[in-house]
Amino acid sequence: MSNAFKFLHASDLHLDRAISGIAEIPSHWKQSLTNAPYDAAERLFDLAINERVDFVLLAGDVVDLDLGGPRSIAFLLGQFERLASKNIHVYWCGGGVDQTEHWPKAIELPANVTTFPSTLVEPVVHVRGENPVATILGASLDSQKRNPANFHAGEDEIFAIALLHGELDLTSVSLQHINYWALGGKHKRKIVKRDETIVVYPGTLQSRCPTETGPHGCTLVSVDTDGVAHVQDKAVDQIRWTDQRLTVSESNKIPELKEIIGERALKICTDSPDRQILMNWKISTTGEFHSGLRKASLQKELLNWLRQEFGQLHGSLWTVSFEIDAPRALPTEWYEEDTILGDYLRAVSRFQGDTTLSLPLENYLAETTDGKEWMVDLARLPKETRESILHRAALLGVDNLSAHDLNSTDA
Ligand SMILES: [Mn+2]
Repeated sequence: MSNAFKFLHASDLHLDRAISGIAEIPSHWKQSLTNAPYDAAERLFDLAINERVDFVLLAGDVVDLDLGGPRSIAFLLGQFERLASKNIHVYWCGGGVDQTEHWPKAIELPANVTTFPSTLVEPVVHVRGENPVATILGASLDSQKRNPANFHAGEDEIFAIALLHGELDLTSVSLQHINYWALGGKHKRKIVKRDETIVVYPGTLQSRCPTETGPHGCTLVSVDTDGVAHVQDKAVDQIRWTDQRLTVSESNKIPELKEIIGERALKICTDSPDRQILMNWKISTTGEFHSGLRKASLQKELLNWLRQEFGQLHGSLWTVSFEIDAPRALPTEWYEEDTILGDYLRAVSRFQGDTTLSLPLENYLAETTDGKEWMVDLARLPKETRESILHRAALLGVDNLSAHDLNSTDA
């Protein structure tokens, strides 16, 4: 039996790294984008206070100590002091950009902050009152010292934590008598459990680009009196990239489309009342193709409507992109027409119906060495790629050869 205790584990705060990857953004969103890393970090420290944790582990890349300005230093000092007033300790190991030796020499870190050198693995015992609750073996980033064998806890009962930044050979971590590996350096959350050991990369607090979709935050760890760690993800991100897929019917009219899309947008806003969403919409369709739905002007109209409706001054959802996927089925009568389009679609459907017919695409390639290399690939196209090419070819024909009313918006 030992003391139960709680801690928060976070990494890759990158306070000075702005959000990127958005081409058009209204001016009233710009400040939120600049502040997002700070807002997320503040939520992390709020959470530490609200959860009454014993300590916070910062596993590197908190801020670029060489490039980051005074704002980040002042912010961290303020937050560390808030934690000190609640008797919460901070253990901070340096990562790629925050070698803690680079902290400005003229500014003293508060007494509740312990940093670790990069030259050796240093064990520190965290005590509550008179009682030792955990040993923290920390080291700042140095590729030579990242060998798990350097993090070796004694065989006593006390809960052991290794705190470091970077890749780790996970195959050899179970032998070190470490209960919890608090790692940093991955921006996407990753957790591995092996025997009695938990290895956690909490990911960055705040996503920075369109590929970092979904919730981001830190890990709350509660260790019970048997020394068993229970981990929970805690999202603290201020701005969240979200890919939203929706299926609508080709026969939906514009007001119905707006209603379906608007309902979903509203639900997302109410589900996340205290954060802002950057949204990429992907709309799939069912039913027979209606060219009105594919019009660029309609997609632009819906995009502008979404931005107007949900992204203005008090709106919390900004639509970054809005795309309607190509439909699977075209009206059967189009294939039977005695027109150039009919001839074209019948030609495409021959290739769709008979997968043994090879696509003579190489005829359209330039006769270069590169072209010849491509030919080899074209001869062995995977089934899905072949289907997708033929489908897109059919749609291209409809766009360019159709006498059907492409201007009709009564889709
Ligand atoms: Mn990082």
